[in-house]
Amino acid sequence: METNEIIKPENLVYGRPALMNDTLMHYCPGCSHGVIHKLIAEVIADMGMEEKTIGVSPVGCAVFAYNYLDIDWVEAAHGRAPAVATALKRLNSDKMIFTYQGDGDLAAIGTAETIHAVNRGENIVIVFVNNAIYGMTGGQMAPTTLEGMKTSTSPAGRDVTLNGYPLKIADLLAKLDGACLVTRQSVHTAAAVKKARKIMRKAFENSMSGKGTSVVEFVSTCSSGWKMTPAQSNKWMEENMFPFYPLGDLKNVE
Ligand SMILES: Cc1ncc(C[n+]2csc(CCOP(=O)(O)OP(=O)(O)O)c2C)c(N)n1
Ligand SMILES: [Mg+2]
Repeated sequence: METNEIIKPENLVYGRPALMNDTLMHYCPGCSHGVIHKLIAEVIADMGMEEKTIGVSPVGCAVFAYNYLDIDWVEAAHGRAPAVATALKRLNSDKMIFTYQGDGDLAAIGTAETIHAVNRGENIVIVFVNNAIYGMTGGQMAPTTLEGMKTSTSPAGRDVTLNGYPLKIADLLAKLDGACLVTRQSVHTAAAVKKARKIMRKAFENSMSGKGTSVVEFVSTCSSGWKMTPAQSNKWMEENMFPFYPLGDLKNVE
């Protein structure tokens, strides 16, 4: 396969990365998932790993990720992507393996799989899309939902005395010895995408050089679930999500 012909610098027209299928996406306007897919497609092609990458798709809005990126995929049961990725990598050490998971998938039903895979230092990349709710099923409260944030199951706002505190799962994962890179990124501006692409490449390189687990969290929007326009969502994210989930590297072992 030709590597990423469409976005070569000499081709100045904004285009679809070669690894993105010509499939209509089901994501809502303003959703972060599509931009993150594109970024991953670009990094895989830049590394020339098109034929060697296997993604593990989640249960959640990104369940159809396998329709959008022209690589090999395995669909995991809800929350079990890190366990599936563990097996894929251990049996195929020459392959580049990543999971792609929402906050409900990774930080609720899949908490155990996530913590133990990272603690074992599996040589995989975990892409974590944190939009602070269960987007796919109707915007229910997730462990990552902010205090006071309104969701379909917390219409008066998350009450920490009743629902506990928002879970900073990336901070927790960064404490584990198996993690070599834990970073929090976003894709709400061109500059943020550029930055995220760079660290995403490092995460994939870590997985191939056997340094341990890399976790790339994307603090994200969910316009439909948050009941806002895409522009309002980005603003709300900057004003409310970023102070609680600050962007940057939590751990980056050279
Ligand atoms: C075993 C199981 N439990 C619950 C569900 C229902 N379910 C589907 S997606 C989802 C949550 C997805 O939320 P998240 O991982 O945050 O992804 P998002 O849609 O927000 O991107 C749930 C609870 C399911 N499909 N399977
Ligand atoms: Mg979510």
